[in-house]
Amino acid sequence: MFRLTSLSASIVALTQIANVAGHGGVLLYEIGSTWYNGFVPYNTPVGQSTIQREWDSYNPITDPTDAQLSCNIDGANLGSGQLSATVAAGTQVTAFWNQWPHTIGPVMVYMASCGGSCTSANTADLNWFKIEQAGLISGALPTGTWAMGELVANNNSWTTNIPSSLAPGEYFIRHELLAIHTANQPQFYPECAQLIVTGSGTATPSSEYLVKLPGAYSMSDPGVNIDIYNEPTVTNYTIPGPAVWPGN
Ligand SMILES: *[C@@H]1O[C@H](CO)[C@@H](O)[C@H](O)[C@H]1NC(C)=O
Ligand SMILES: *[C@@H]1O[C@H](CO)[C@@H](O)[C@H](O)[C@H]1NC(C)=O
Ligand SMILES: [Cu+2]
Repeated sequence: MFRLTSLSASIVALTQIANVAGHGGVLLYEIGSTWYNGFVPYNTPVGQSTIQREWDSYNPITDPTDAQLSCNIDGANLGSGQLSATVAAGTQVTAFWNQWPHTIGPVMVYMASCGGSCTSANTADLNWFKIEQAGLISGALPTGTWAMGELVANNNSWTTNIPSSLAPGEYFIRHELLAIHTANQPQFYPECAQLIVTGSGTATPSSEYLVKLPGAYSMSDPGVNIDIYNEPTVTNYTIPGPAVWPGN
């Protein structure tokens, strides 16, 4: 009886380790030439000092309307110890995933103005706009090259520029991977970091580019609820959410 119980406990523990090993997230940023640590999930938030909004799990968000969709945690969970990276508009931002096992699906990068301090912002209330997206680069849905595969091939990293025309202020930058290797079961993996954008830009996105998260996606989007294996010759993929803001 004792042995059986401890064996069961070991299986539970191994399963948890396997879950943790199965996915990953953004744990590091290079902004300009400065490196910033992200939040370390599975560690206590106490004492963590990071530009990233707290998030607590490597597991996917599987519902496009999940309340945690904005920054991988309830939008009203403000975390603690938040710092911001000061960055000139136009600067290059590279996000590094600690590990990434999936290669099928789009990569999207959003920003949102906090209209003041990002540290006190409910991220579900913000107006998000896309600054970059990439989906199916070449080939057909199940066999082609995806942006996510390029991310994996590129040291699990993705590089984006802050739009050079963007008006200064406090913003979140949000990196999101949408893994679609499981038929009709999307997996969203977002992480957010706080920026203080500087410069002389004056541009801000108009309402057609602004969305709430959750709010922008649904299971009726062709790129969200998709069975890529059922469409082996299709060579187009519709990335969900708004159009990319073109700047000014
Ligand atoms: C690859 O990523 C790691 C972080 O995961 C980083 O420390 C390292 O500098 C990167 N290598 C290159 C060549 O960018
Ligand atoms: C491919 O394009 C067709 C025609 O516009 C569209 O109906 C379909 O939803 C697209 N497929 C995907 C996977 O986005
Ligand atoms: Cu995964």
